[in-house]
Amino acid sequence: MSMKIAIPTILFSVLLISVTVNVANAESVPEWIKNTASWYGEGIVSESEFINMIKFLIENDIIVLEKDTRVPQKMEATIIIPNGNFDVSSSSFYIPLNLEIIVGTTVTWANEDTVSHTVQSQDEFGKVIALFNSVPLITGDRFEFTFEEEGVYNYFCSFHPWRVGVVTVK
Ligand SMILES: [Cu+2]
Repeated sequence: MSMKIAIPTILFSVLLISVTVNVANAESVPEWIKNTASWYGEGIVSESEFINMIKFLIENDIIVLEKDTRVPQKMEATIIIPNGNFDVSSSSFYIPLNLEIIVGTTVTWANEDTVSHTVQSQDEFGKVIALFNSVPLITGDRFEFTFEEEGVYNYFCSFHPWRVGVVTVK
């Protein structure tokens, strides 16, 4: 059972490395390499000699191995606490008011208001729960939390409880 899993894994990791022949050096394949390849085909030289020959081609940049160096995308999102958010009569809602993200996304709340705010997670009845809970954030402060499970998450500011927001994780 474990072998059935292991083999495709190895094949996949091999596929991540693409082999390109350096065109500039393609004509500079030494004669002894050609002979070694030919003799290996005829069973005259050993496999280790043949592998050493391939090593020589790699070390001398005749075969160039290009590893996939792309870094996995980090999933991030931001919720702005905008200027005037503290004012009950202003329309300075969280931006966005209902953030939709996928599992594994790190959300950063950024306080761009002139006064302090907090971010407190709530249950469906509006009661504060210990899931994500910031200290008071002064202007310019940020608070982050990574959502690892699907669901609808409500939060509010304990100083300005009329400010409520939602994070929906799909
Ligand atoms: Cu607030």
